[in-house]
Amino acid sequence: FDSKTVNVVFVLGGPGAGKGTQCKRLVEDFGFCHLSAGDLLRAEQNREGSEYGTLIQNCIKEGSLVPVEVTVNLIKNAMTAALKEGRDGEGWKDGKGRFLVDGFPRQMDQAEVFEKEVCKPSLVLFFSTTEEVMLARLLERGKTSGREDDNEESIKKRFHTYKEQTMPVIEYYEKQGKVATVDSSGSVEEVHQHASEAVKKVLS
Ligand code: UP5
Ligand code: MG
Repeated sequence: FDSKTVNVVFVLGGPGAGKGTQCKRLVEDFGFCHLSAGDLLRAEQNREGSEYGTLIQNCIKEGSLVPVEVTVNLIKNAMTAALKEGRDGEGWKDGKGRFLVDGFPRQMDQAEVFEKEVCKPSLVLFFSTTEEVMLARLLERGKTSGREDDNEESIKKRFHTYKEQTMPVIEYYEKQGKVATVDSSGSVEEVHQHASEAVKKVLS
């Protein structure tokens, strides 16, 4: 990957902070290709013949992290496919493939591997809110989502992993001045407005 041809924005925040919801809106605004690490892992888990199905299922249920190489390869493959598809339509006018990498990197070694094998991010969009808000959103979603980790026990484990493993990644990028923190406690619309402003700055 050539940093002249790709522009990667990492989207981080705790479980249920609203990463996926906001990414969908940013795709509409800016024509990003949205890659959710969690969605890619769930798709791989369900892919017939995958050797990682059980491993991924267990990690997701336990709120622990799937080995870095598995996740990085899924993201790289999805990026290559999107670039090949020539998503040079509306959003990619500047000739760069714009990617929102959602829910990744969640651990320092993931950040290191990605930077080495793909590129450095232009921005880290950090959706921040309280555990209370996140828990309420996830329990509500759990009524219909069918996600195996939308139950109180798994959610608590996800919070723990987030604090222990993912917060250091945010601090690492904060030291580089790359983090835009957006309070995601408000309505989808309010949060979207702030997120959109932050993204605009790195695209112009
Ligand atoms: N909602 C959203 N915004 C709202 C708002 N402003 N007001 C009111 N409601 C709002 O939103 C969650 C819910 O809240 C939805 O019902 C939404 O309508 C509502 P969503 O946008 O889905 O939040 P998001 O932050 O995307 O939450 P998600 O559950 O996807 O976060 P996680 O980070 O926990 O999940 P992810 O899919 O990224 O990862 C799952 C697991 O995969 C991990 O726990 C881990 O085991 C594994 N994984 C890895 O191992 N490695 C990786 O690199 C990535 C994942
Ligand atoms: Mg999500």
